[in-house]
Amino acid sequence: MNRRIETLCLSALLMSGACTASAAECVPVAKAAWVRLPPVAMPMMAGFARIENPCKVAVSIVGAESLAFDDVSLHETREENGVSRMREVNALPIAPGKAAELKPGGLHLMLHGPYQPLVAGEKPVITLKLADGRSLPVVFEVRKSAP
Ligand SMILES: [Cu+2]
Repeated sequence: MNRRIETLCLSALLMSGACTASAAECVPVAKAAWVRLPPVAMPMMAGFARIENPCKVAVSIVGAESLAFDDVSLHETREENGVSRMREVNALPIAPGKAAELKPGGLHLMLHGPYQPLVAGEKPVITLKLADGRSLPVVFEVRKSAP
């Protein structure tokens, strides 16, 4: 647990006799999470979602993992001198009340080595790792196009 939230929680407890720990339990919310099904089987595919931070404190996504894939990393596609390149993103901070858009041509989860060939309609779980040590499991839907 975050030390600062713990302290806030303790003072709330001392003053009011109640502590809901709501700040500590507030988690980002992933919406419209999907994995793009490539036209032919590929060793790599991409996952997209809108990740909202309804909490009062900033959150940062620092990694991801999934039982459905050998390796998951956070990537960003950028155009450099007319060439589309991908780079790994070590941390994706989301300010309170803001959202991060993972979408084709921009930020995405790079999904390496699916353990089984994926088919449309499957719902792999990809767990986002937060900088504060918490994990956020997100159900993705395998689809040919964006939801
Ligand atoms: Cu990538």
